[in-house]
Amino acid sequence: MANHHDAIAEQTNDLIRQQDPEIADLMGKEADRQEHTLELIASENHVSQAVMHAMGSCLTNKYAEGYPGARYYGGCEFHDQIETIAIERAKRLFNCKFANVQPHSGAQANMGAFLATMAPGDTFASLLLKDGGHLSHGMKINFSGIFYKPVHYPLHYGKDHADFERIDYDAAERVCMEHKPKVLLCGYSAYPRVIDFARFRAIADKCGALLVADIAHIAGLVAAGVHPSPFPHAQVVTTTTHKTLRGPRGGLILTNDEELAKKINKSLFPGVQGGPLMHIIAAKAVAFGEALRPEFKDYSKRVVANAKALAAALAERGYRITSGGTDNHLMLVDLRPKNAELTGQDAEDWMGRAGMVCNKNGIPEDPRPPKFTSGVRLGTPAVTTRGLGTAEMVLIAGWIDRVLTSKGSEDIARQVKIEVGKLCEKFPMPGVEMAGAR
Ligand code: DSN
Repeated sequence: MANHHDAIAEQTNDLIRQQDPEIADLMGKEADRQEHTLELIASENHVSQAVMHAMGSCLTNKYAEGYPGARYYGGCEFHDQIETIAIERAKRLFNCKFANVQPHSGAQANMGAFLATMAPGDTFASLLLKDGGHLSHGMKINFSGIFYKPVHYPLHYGKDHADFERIDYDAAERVCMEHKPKVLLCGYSAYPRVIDFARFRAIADKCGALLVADIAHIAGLVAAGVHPSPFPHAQVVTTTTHKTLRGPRGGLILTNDEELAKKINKSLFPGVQGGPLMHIIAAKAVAFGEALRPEFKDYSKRVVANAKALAAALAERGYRITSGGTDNHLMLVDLRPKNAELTGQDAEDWMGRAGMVCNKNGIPEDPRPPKFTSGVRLGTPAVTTRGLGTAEMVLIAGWIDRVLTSKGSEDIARQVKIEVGKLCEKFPMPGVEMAGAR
């Protein structure tokens, strides 16, 4: 089976196979897929074996509703200690005073933060999904758009503006002064530039809002000091733990304010969730421990260097990188200058056949609907974890170009897939030695 760098996963698969060959077979195929393809989805990563196997542990058997020292079930003594360690590490990592490590996901973290800071029907300001925001930032059919009133601030849409496709902070201030939102939300899913948290806080103070920063994408970069921290500017910070932070799939809420911390705890449990996923919280603790090591800073620097190198190499080949480049781990590639007919959907499919996995993504002011789009979003957290560097980014840009200019040729996809496979052999998935050091 493919996962030859993770003997534990292999044994686990054998064990599952004895009881459930159908599922074991699919799990094995997925391990194989991950091993032999390049993961360019900006929100994904490869966790260490320690993080991986903390999740597949006996901690999943336990109910631990409540918080350390105040549970609604007996037998929580070790869970209390594990959750406390996760909280303390999260606080150290983000240099803040309070952490809630229980959110099952980033969207649940946002729900907890909203419930703690707003009443149903209250107004909040955010960036639209189509401009790089997130479902939970006010999409009509998401809880955030159903129970609250989102108003949106824009990017600079004028091609001649020096800050084209970057946040229009002056307009954000005007929107906030007009609508007086309870919360000003910043932090995005598809925004390649540095976020000016200090500027957002000034706007929030002026209009009487609380500043909430959703750093789901950039959390690892923030923890490593490679992107400015939302603290001390944001009053509440939410994040996922599985993207640049390279932990298990999950969420986290942070604050420096004791009163807000109490409200957040109450909002999340019992407001949003019941029992916490203690196996995931243990894995969060392990991942935070890894991110506190100096190697993680080096890893995060390489994530950004790789993103810059990939963006530059694609631009050289005639693709337009929105906003002219990237400051973080991701980029939005506008395909139209290369080929006006090419959609993000085609690019995602063709790259996928060639072993390079990405997602179609709308670009600002995209004339195409979200099902097709004119762009793809690419990110470097996962390939950097495998150990790829800037030289390999140039190779990847060349392969992407070969596939996209072939107009979907099966033959070219096959040829590129062989090259991708060789690179994957050279840079295997994380093994036991990986704790941020690769
Ligand atoms: N779905 C995530 C992403 O890909 O950015 C955001 O939650």
